[in-house]
Amino acid sequence: MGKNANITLSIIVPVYNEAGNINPLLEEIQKTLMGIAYEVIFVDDSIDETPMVIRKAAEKYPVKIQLEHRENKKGLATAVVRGFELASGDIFAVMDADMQHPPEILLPMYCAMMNNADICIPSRFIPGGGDGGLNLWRKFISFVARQLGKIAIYNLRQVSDVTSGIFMIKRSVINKNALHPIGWKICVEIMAVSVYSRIIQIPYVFDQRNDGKSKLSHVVTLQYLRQLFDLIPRMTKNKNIKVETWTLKKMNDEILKFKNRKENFNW
Ligand SMILES: Nc1nc2c(ncn2[C@@H]2O[C@H](COP(=O)(O)OP(=O)(O)O)[C@@H](O)[C@H]2O)c(=O)[nH]1
Ligand SMILES: [Mg+2]
Repeated sequence: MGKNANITLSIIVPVYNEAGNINPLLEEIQKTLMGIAYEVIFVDDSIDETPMVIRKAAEKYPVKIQLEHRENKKGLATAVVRGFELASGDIFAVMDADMQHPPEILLPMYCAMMNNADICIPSRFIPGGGDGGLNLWRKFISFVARQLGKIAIYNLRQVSDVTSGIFMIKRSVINKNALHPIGWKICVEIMAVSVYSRIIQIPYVFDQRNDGKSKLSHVVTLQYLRQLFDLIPRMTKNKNIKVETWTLKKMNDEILKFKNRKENFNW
């Protein structure tokens, strides 16, 4: 596809001290998205050697890699919004750098977007999904966060994994002026304040971290509560959101269909 291809998919990766994860992540993305015109945008607040590792990787990587390095840790949600500003694709993907979001899931997500989803949200909590990469305490916190989100925000009620850190979304759904990102849960914010009608959720297993340590802190948990309160007066109530849930079989069928189509076009 090359560095100058017309980019359709922009993968936004917020990073804070993830030097050991950059190369394995990029390799897996490359294997998964062969034939798709994508770019990778790292929005990086690191104080370690991560930006150097990214710059070096970008030199030899076959597609465009953007690096936005910010001084001072500014948080995950603002990093993602900065990524939206830099992106040139019509579809945006957001994922973590530490391989807890397995990069292979990007392909069925892309297939979901080709099936005209406005948003694709992989879920740990539908058949075929799992959250094995979290300890019991984190599972509990995550459960409470999801339930509070669904109680507070109308648009989240039918969605399984509302606090997912991985999602794909059409550029056209995002209204940047409506977003006031704090904390980590930018997907909650977008789902709460945007207008859209079709969500596809697909199963995935949240894995163990590849390298380094989690950056989650109590501050982030409290910011989530504040974010929910802030969202209540601003939220849109989309009465006609259709949520479609794919089984593993449907997901694999869609991948096969996509690959066959690609072969016919001789990509
Ligand atoms: N740019 C930026 N990225 C962050 C920040 N905090 C966390 N991240 C990144 O967000 C992703 C999720 O963080 P992680 O520590 O894995 O959270 P956990 O999976 O919930 O334990 C990782 O790619 C982190 O490097 C931040 O303040 N700024
Ligand atoms: Mg993680």
